[in-house]
Amino acid sequence: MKSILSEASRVPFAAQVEEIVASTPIYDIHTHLYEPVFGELLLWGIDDLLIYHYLVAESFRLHDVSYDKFWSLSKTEQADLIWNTLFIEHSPISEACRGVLTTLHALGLDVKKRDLPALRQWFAGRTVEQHITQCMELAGVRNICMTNSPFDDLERPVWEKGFHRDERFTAALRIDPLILNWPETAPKLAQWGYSVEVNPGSKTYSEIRRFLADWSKRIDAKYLMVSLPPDFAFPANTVSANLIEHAVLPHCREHNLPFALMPGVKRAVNPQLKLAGDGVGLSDLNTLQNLCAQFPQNKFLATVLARENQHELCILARKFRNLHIFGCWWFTNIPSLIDEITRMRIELLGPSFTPQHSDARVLDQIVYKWQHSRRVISNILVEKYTELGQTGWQTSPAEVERDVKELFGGAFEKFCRG
Ligand code: FIX
Ligand code: ZN
Repeated sequence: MKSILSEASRVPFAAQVEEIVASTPIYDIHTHLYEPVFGELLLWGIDDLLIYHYLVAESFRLHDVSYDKFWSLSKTEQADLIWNTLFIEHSPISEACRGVLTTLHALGLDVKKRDLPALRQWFAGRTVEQHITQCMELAGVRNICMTNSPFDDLERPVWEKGFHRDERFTAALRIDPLILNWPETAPKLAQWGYSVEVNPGSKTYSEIRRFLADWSKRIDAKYLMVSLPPDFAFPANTVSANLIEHAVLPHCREHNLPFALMPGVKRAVNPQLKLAGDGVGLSDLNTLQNLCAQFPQNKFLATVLARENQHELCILARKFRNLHIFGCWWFTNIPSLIDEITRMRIELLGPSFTPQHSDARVLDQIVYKWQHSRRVISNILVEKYTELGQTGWQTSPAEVERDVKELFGGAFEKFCRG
């Protein structure tokens, strides 16, 4: 079938859209990266790229090293094993493997040599500062939002000591242990000077709010955040639901902070794989619907892990302006699903959402995660503007720029401010 627009009339505008999508700076709103002051918590370089938990999981399907043996290996030995298994003995065609190569290529390294020692040597000659600047430039990322946990014994002391903030990085207050494991978390808060009890009552809720206020202020949190198992329910007569209702949501209202929910993760489906052992399950999004409906004065950010939940999530966002959906999270961060999910969101929500976050755990990953996603988003936008053109509507480059800025962080920032 002949296309409605001839190639000649389509290409110049398509090229302009591509150029705008490729060059618009991004606010990466959820990562596991850290400002340089956190030292070793900020992972970067070839070995950390290779032992990313996505690759660890994939490698166990193709080598026969036991779990115990694998975890007893040094970082370099694990990286060697993964390199040999996933890149040398098989072709690196999975998304996570391709990502390593996209990143190395963008950094100017010759991947076809398959020379791991040479790659290590190149990284050894770099400083972290130099690397942050280059990776952010290559990824076109203007700001990186960290995931910050007061419950992390390595991270907490750095915040407590205080430091001069790096303006490229923003913070998000992660509170999984508080919501999902209160019996073990309560004694910690008590130890830190908050007068809380394992069976929460009004005094405990107000002390938790004091704790949340102290930490939101200390880290200048842009939002609070929790990941949830698929069967998480609200309302419910559970400690978790009560903590959300009586401590977290009032705190968020008082400080005008969104609460980010990430439902769908089944933690430790295979504990032997450690960080790589989490799985996915279908969530009951009535939970999110109930929260949005019952607390219109609260703002909710959400991303869901199951592909089968994505359509329902879009419809919820159409119903509730206090819900902002974001990212293709983790197992959905593969080109085929980014394409499907982003198309669906654009078709149902226009530009009022944030299509992607990197979830990078290793600094260098922002390069591939954003290059790959930009390409998919770009193709979808070209198609959508072309379809508009078929109605006689003309979209100017300035209008495309405006839309892409919204998608790449502008809409998120407005939602946070609102
Ligand atoms: O809970 C989360 O924030 C998840 O993104 C991580 O825990 C997960 O391990 C991950 O790295 C996914 O990309
Ligand atoms: Zn994450």
